Amino acid sequence: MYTLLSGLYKYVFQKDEYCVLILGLDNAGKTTFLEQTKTKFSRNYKGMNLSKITTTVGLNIGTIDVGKARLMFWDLGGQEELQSLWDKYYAESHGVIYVIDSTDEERLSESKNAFEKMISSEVLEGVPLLVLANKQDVENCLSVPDIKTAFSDCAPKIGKRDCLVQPCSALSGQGVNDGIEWMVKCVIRNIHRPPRQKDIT
Ligand SMILES: Nc1nc2c(ncn2[C@@H]2O[C@H](COP(=O)(O)OP(=O)(O)OP(=O)(O)O)[C@@H](O)[C@H]2O)c(=O)[nH]1
Ligand SMILES: [Mg+2]
Repeated sequence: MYTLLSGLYKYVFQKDEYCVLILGLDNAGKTTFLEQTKTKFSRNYKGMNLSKITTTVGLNIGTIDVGKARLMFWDLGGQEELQSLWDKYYAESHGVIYVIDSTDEERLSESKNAFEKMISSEVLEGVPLLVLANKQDVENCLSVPDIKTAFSDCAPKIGKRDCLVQPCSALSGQGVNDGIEWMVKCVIRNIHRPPRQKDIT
């Protein structure tokens, strides 16, 4: 009876846990996106004032539950000297959210280079990538097609892994639900895939 009840309890309440990295240059909007996500997906979370967020030195952690999935986010600082720490977290991650500031055309190629370096890591092979074209609330910002064009030579390195470029405003919340729901679907599907050929040999 105890086994039956504990099995039932686990079935109903136990969550499958997934780690998702939030990466991108400094000022892209990663921490704002994490706060917006926690506010939207955690019923009891009293969101902080988004205008009070300052640059991240180290990392911020956040957790949300979506259905039977528990997503643990690691929002890492994006300043140049902090980017060298990103790869320390790759081995633990089931998904990556890469945030781009769509208002900053000047730093777009810098962002592309950081993205390319990140996806070149073998450790992240097969891991779903959600690319956020953030700050879409700002007039005359770069559009999704503009960003796809600027990042087009990364396509061979993305390969067959799931990848979505999502227009978004971390500040207003536009596109946040769609992005998170896509990521949840992908990490669940990915974890149930058979091991990659490389892992078998
Ligand atoms: N207009 C607009 N501003 C945004 C948006 N998202 C973030 N910002 C602003 O961009 C600035 C940087 O946001 P952060 O969330 O601190 O950026 P970050 O990527 O975490 O930066 P680091 O921690 O330095 O790596 C802040 O002034 C935010 O208010 C957005 O969707 N629209
Ligand atoms: Mg930050």
